[in-house]
Amino acid sequence: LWLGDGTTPNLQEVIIGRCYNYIRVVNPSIGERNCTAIWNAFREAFIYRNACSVLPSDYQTFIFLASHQVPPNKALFWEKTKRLVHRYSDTTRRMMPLGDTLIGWLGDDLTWCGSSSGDGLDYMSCPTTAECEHNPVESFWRIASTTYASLSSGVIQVMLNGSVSDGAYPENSFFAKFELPYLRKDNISEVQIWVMDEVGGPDVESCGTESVGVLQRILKEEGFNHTCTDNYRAVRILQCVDSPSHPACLCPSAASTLQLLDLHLL
Ligand code: NMN
Repeated sequence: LWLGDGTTPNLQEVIIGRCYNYIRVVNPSIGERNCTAIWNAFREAFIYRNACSVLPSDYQTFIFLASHQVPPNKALFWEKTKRLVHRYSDTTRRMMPLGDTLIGWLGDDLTWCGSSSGDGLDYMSCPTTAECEHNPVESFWRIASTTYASLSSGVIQVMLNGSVSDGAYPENSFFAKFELPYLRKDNISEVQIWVMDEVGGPDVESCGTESVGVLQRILKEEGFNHTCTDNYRAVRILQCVDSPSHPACLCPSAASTLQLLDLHLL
């Protein structure tokens, strides 16, 4: 028995349903796709197989069938800001993070792994990456991430979490290991880093310091133009929808007025 959740029930129906939802409703601009063929190529990577011997390359046919262009200036990479990223991206309307591409859309929040018996899927448990690296879900996201990075172009964004204590840019993250090294420098004009603190959360990391500084140095060494913005305002406004009267959510002039009132009247 593995430590991770077992295969999501009705995996086939979920994947095929998501596929039609994506190509017919979410983003028909990618053109006609064969959702049955996409499901078959996906399942071939792991069905009836040992849950610890699935490699990213086992998804090659699936990736070939499901990949599509990422529009220039729409790529959005992230670490520890998943919910905020997807609220901001607005299902491809504003940006197209991996989770808003067909490949990411199909796999998001699901679990799957093979079993030698039954219908070839293990519904009881699946290995975590700590238990074995070459598990079906980890290998899926590795090839999804490298493919997505290699298709990104123009101005690209990276949204990091400035309130976490274990590193806004951890060196063993998906972004560090499977995206940054696969960016095509010739196609990328600028990397914009946004370091977003949680509203009311601690300001642990900022542009120019600690792990964000490490990322900035790597980008410079690799020859990327980059900028870094703390609490990028458009995204901050979105965070503030849930706590509109928090001081961090007041416009700067109102905040300084409050500060004055505080100093002189209280
Ligand atoms: O899961 P972490 O390590 O935070 O990685 C996030 C990065 O890796 C993002 O830049 C994203 O492109 C990619 N990724 C996305 C998903 C997802 O959308 N569910 C899963 C794994 C990796």
